[in-house]
Amino acid sequence: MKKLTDKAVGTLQVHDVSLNLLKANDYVAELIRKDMKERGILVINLVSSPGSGKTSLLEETIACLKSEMKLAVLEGDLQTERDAERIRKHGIQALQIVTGGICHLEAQMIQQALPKIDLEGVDILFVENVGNLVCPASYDLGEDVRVTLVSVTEGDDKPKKYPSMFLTTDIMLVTKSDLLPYVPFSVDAVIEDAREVNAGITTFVLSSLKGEGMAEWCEFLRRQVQLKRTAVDEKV
Ligand SMILES: Nc1nc2c(ncn2[C@@H]2O[C@H](COP(=O)(O)OP(=O)(O)OP(=O)(O)O)[C@@H](O)[C@H]2O)c(=O)[nH]1
Ligand SMILES: [Mg+2]
Repeated sequence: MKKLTDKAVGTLQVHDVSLNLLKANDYVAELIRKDMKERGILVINLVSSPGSGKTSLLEETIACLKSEMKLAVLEGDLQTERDAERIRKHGIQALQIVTGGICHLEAQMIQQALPKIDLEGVDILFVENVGNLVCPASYDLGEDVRVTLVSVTEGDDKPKKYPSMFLTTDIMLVTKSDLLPYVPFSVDAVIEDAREVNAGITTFVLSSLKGEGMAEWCEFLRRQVQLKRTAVDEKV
């Protein structure tokens, strides 16, 4: 076997490979964004640490909106179908993307999943990302709105500790607000830190369990759907 010399091998910088992979991801993300714009579908990418309440939020959002619009969900998880099963119990189509150990969803995964769901007449496509505040930050999924959940039980220091996530986030949701009386968490501090990282971030404080703040969140989604429809109508 011919031995590869240093000259033949050259140098492959992991950093360069990552950059190329991200460029490929962004290219596919733009294709998804264009497709969803033409169809008038609002795409929401939900990210957070594991267990911050993404699926619970989706279940309560479905209860709030399903009588007035058509919803669909893509669920990203390392291994199980559990979250998709929770969503299907509410009569909403949900497709599980099992990443097999990859800690984030990529635009290519979304592109492969889209033909497997019925997008006809869908107003909002929710994507629940794999639970963590690191890897999903770098991967545009072609979404309109990136939403990052921070539950009050995980501490108010997250925006400064995971700045890439909050820098790319449109909406921060402070979740599990019903537990605020029992944990050392300052809503003012988390908002101040998030704004220092990203001055344009908007915050909602809510509890999926008790319903506090859900009306404002659902109203925000209605407005976004309306904006998306207006953009489609203007094109026609
Ligand atoms: N007290 C309280 N508990 C909540 C609330 N929302 C979710 N939980 C609980 O938090 C736990 C995790 O909720 P999930 O909705 O599964 O969280 P997730 O972010 O989807 O979790 P992963 O998909 O594993 O990342 C569950 O035990 C929920 O019952 C809330 O508003 N208040
Ligand atoms: Mg979940």
